[in-house]
Amino acid sequence: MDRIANVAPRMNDEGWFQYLSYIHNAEFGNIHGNDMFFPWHRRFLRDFEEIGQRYDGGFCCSILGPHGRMDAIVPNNHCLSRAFDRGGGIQPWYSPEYIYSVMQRDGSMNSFRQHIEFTIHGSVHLGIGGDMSTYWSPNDFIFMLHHANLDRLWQQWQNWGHQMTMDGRDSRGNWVGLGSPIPHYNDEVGFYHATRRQPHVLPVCRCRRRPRYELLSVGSQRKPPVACAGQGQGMMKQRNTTRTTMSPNISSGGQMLVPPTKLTDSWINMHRFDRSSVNKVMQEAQEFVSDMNSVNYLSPF
Ligand SMILES: [Cu+2]
Repeated sequence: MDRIANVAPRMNDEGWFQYLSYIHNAEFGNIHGNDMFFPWHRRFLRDFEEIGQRYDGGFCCSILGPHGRMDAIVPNNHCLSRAFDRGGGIQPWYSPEYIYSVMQRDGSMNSFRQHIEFTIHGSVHLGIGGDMSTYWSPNDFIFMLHHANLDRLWQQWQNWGHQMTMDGRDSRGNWVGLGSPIPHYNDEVGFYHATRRQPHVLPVCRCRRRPRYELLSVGSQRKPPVACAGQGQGMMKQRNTTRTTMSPNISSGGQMLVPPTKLTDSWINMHRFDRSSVNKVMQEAQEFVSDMNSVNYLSPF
């Protein structure tokens, strides 16, 4: 951590966060709301890592930590700001159960991307707020941590049999293929697609065992899947008594899922997301929570 605390301010002093925010802003419309989202942000993280490695050879996204006392330069000189959307903390976002359920159900890159981009991606940006909810979100070091986690999810999904899956379109409506150029960088999507051999691969979930791939069909009464089997014994517990309260029941080993916060209109407009697609995804997420709660599922997270 000390190494990171050492490197990040030096990178900032020498203008690298300004550079990264500049690119992110310049390409904003090309890299959000379409299937360039995952490849571009992976390429971007790699850029960030390579810059950090100029200062410290051991620098990588998997050891990122918080930074403080930084000034940001773009779009104007200001102190880096955060504005949590719930006072001292951030609103509930999306549970591991929801994330793993979409990862297990989605066979299409386009669908997987929407399920991540319109849920956990946006809610964490908005929950942290300040610079993180602007076009210049890479000003905030936590951007890299957040996107490293999203990239980890993409990598895990890829490793579940979707290694070379690209089936969506870019901002111009052209199909994104492995040979498509990544905006700004111009190297090919495919180069950053085969995760296993790439040097920038981030460590995935520290599960000791592979997750079970039990499909969860929303609305069914089937037992929900164990999302990440190594993360705790008895992760899923079914209460055999009748539920009488909606409050979290931590003492019995878990708590009910909380409905996630929705993306704001300004966030949707800023990204020019297709509103009906966003509404569909958010509706499904709400239904997922209701379904899980209706079968008395208790989350250990
Ligand atoms: Cu972005």
